[in-house]
Amino acid sequence: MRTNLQDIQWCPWCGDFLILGAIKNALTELGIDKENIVTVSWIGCAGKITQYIPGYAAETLHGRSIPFGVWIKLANKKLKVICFGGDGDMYGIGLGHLLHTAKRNIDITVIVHNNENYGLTTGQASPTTPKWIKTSSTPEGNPYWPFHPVGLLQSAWAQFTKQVEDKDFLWLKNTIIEAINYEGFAHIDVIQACPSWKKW
Ligand SMILES: Cc1ncc(C[n+]2csc(CCOP(=O)(O)OP(=O)(O)O)c2C)c(N)n1
Ligand code: SF4
Ligand SMILES: [Mg+2]
Repeated sequence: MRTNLQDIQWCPWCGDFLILGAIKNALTELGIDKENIVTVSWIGCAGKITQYIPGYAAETLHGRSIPFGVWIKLANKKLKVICFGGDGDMYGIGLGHLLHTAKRNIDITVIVHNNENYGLTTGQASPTTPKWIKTSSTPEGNPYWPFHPVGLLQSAWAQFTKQVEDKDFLWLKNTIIEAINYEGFAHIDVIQACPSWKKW
């Protein structure tokens, strides 16, 4: 159980602040006891989010918050499990876990911080970077079309899959509440500001 929260390390104006605020407000509004919630994150800028939320938490490996969260859910079905991920993490290295967990309709909530780049490692192109965008890994412009997250999840039969912008704070908070209350797999793709790298 985390009680000593860490100092926040995100860049000024990062959209992760809004997502953190929305999740904290959603949890307060839901009124679920801290003992019954587990947050699970990965390695990435926004992966630090579990250091800033009081309660049971785990910061795992790049692409692996879902398998970790699924194990927790299988061990104790009463717990509400919230898995966080980045676009590089969930739609890249961890995509297999995401799609198969959606297909099996396992009752966890997945929140993706979609800043359309690999933020922590200095802004390389990710699976959701728009075509033609110049990044440190695509100096002549990204040659690939991006994944559409909701379409991707729908192909795995996800019934609850939504896209929200970080700046639509109330909508985001309410969507998080809806997702946590939903009985089954719930996915939210949050389009997130990243002033350091996402200049498009
Ligand atoms: C297995 C593995 N591969 C690569 C890395 C290096 N790595 C750390 S963070 C990161 C990118 C994270 O991007 P994203 O998931 O989109 O999160 P963001 O930093 O943008 O919030 C990478 C490639 C790692 N830590 N572990
Ligand atoms: S690099 Fe981007 S995502 Fe990472 S903390 Fe800075 S603004 Fe946020
Ligand atoms: Mg990212």
